[in-house]
Amino acid sequence: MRRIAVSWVILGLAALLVVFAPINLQPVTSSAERVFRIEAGDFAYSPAVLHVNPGDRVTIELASSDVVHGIYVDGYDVSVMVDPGQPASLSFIANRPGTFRLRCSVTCGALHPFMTGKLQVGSNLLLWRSIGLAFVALLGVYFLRKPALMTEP
Ligand SMILES: [Cu+2]
Repeated sequence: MRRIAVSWVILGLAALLVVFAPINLQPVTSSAERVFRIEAGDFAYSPAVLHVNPGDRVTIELASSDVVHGIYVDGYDVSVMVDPGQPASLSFIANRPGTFRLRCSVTCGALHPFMTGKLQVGSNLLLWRSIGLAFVALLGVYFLRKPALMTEP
């Protein structure tokens, strides 16, 4: 009984560590020039996911293949609109690490609210913490199985 209580405490501490450890995974502060050509059309962006390093200068060249679209970068508060056949671009310095939503800034049709993308600046800490937490949970399942199960012949 005491052993199980100790295991719970250890697992709890491990989970807290995984979730709250102040990991600074942003040593890659580059200042590279990153240019993305994004095609907007059919209520989607292509590519829809952009990965950059903190400090990069990001340029998005947007082109539309059907109607008037736009792109708005959450957290950076920059946007641009495009007419079909007339590409337009926007630039900003990706100085904030994290995951930011990209969304169409022009009401372009029925599926407009679903026209989104993602800007990932730096590594995806949330993802790694989730994986770590899943691992701790697995350890918990393994070590805290009912003793009856372990003593079965
Ligand atoms: Cu749109």
